[in-house]
Amino acid sequence: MTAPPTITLAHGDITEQHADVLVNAANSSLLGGGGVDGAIHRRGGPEILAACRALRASHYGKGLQTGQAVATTAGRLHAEYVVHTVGPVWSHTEDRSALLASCYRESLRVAADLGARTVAFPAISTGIYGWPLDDGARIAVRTVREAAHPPVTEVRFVLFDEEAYARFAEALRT
Ligand code: AR6
Repeated sequence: MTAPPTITLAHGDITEQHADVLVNAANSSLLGGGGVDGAIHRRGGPEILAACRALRASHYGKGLQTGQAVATTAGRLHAEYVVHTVGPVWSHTEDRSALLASCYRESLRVAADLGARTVAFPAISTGIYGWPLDDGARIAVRTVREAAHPPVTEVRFVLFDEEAYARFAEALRT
């Protein structure tokens, strides 16, 4: 049986990472936003937005659904592809953790289909979408550990600040 990918942690800005795939915490419009999404489009250049617009026109007229993932060029980023996924907005009243897990699983599936070996993720939904970091980290680590996605051999979580790094390190220890 194929083993799940090795998980590593990195500190800083995901747009500075070198990997086959960089995952974007997008929104359903696929047309950009703040946080990671803003940084990826700024640093990756207009080619990414053009590819997103083309996807909207060809396949996602109503937008990309929460928990789904789709790939585009990575433009000027140090990657082959950007995989855009739409995280759930945190809710106090509804358990949306299956959707957050789906973001990691679907992004890995898309990356594997493209032949990626290394995939870098931000902490999806834990910024503007308000998901608590400790829970977001547990779901991310558990989901990546649950399944093999050959040829993906390394999943790197790129954490923007000390707290996010600490929560992911904690999730990895358990
Ligand atoms: N590199 C790595 N991590 C980052 C970076 C970066 N450059 N910038 C922020 N983070 P967020 P979400 C961290 O808000 O919560 C956008 O407007 C951040 O500290 O980027 O899924 C989209 O268009 C946090 O821990 O994504 C959507 O509308 C994590 O990355 C919405 O935000 C995710 O924060 C998506 O919200």
